[in-house]
Amino acid sequence: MKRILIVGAGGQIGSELTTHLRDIYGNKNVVAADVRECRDLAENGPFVVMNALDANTFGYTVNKYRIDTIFNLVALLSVVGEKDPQLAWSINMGALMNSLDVARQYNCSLFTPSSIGAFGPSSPKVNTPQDTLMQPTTMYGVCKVTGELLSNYYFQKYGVDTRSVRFPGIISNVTPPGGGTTDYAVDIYYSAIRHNHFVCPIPKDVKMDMLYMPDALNACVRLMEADPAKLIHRNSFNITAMSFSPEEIYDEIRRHMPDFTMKYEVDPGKEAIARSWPDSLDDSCARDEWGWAPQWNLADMTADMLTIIARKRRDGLLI
Ligand code: AKB
Repeated sequence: MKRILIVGAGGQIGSELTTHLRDIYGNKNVVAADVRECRDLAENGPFVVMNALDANTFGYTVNKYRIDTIFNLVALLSVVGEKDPQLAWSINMGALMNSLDVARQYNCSLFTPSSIGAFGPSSPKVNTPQDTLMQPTTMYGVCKVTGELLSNYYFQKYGVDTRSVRFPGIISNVTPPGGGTTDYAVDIYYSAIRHNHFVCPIPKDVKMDMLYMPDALNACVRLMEADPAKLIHRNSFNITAMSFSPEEIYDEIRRHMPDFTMKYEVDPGKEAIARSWPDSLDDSCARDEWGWAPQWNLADMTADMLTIIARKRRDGLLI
């Protein structure tokens, strides 16, 4: 049985990954850690208040709970990273370096997500290959490319079992994302249910890859359970489930809510980032090497998101 530490467990992915991994591996075998107290996560399993930049507490926690697998989910995302690039570098790289060193010291496997943000304007835009030119123009992307290289370095030099996927935008209905370029694709569903209207910050024709949270959680488990002998790549695998523009997600929501309206107030910063990223990724290496097989498309995800958010609203759970 794995003994897992999730660092940054209070965020969009971490909050759901903790529950998912506790269901699979048992509550006591999955330790959630975050810089802030998270009551929900502390209710049914071990929880530690920990700053990932504090190497001593990080190492102490891994040792104390006899951890063998670390999920490092600490990150400042693309939009917020452009507001303070130095802070983005110090948090994103600081958490990664500590994760790598602790993983090396305590012989742990390590998962650290990369992103479609690791690509840039010079990467092929459509069906972006697994191995291609990567010259991102955001600090977030610079951190992600550096992180991929460092993680491969620790694997080659020290034998640390590092693995990673390049996440597209992740859509979920539990914890909201914060500070990303793809966040609009979550916000649109909440706005539809709350106001029957959405003001979109991304131009109507800009496509980006996306993933529904259940597929993202499966990717984490499947990759970390994969037979290492079958992994030709490690850091990091392209994965995707769908690619759409604001106009396409709007049309899909209108199938369920014909009166839903949307107007564009494009945010130039977000537009620049979104235009610098791929329209669609080629995820065939992930499919071949560890059986990546997403289950959700835009139509099914939209029906599910609207149903769940509408139910939350009826139950008085939407703030
Ligand atoms: C962002 O938009 O910054 C993130 C990402 C695609 O990595 N959601």
